Amino acid sequence: MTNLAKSNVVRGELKAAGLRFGIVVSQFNNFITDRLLAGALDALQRSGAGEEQIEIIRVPGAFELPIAAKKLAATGRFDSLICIGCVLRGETSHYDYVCSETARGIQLAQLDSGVPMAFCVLTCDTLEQAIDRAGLKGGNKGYESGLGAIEMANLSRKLAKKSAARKTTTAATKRARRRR
Ligand code: INI
Repeated sequence: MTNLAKSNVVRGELKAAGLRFGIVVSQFNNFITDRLLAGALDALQRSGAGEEQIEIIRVPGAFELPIAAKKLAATGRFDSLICIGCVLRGETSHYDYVCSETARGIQLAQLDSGVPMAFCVLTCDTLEQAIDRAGLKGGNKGYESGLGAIEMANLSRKLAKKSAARKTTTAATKRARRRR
């Protein structure tokens, strides 16, 4: 790693102390989503989060994840959210609409609110593919999302502090200029 890379990198730590997490879980295909939820909780708890730092909210299907996440973000209670769902391809185009609107809705919700939202929505052709990603061959995507949520929560706090410090410095510089 170059010196520049060492000194100028801002990253979020993987420590969950003092952070608050909301997990929105879709009930549809709960055979899979419950395993993803277990993975996400495992990541948060191994990183130091206590039960009182985590709130779990259930929605009917993946399509309802964005609105619930947006409303939760608006409460101001959470440092980051994890959206969990599993969409399995059927015989019609319903799958495509649910996948694209869920992804789009979650992205819009996090950009609008400024609260990071982990996208833990499996979009699979077969149940076997989903099982593989919910704890078998492909690892557990819930666990990965939990780590992502912690990293982004810490990164957001760091960036917010930097931006506040910059505003204070700018205001002080302007006051000093006016006095001259
Ligand atoms: N919701 C899912 O989370 N996964 C699916 O596979 C799925 N399929 O296949 O239909 C699904 N549909 C329901 C959808 O998310 C909404 O709950 C429903 O359309 C009501 O708005």
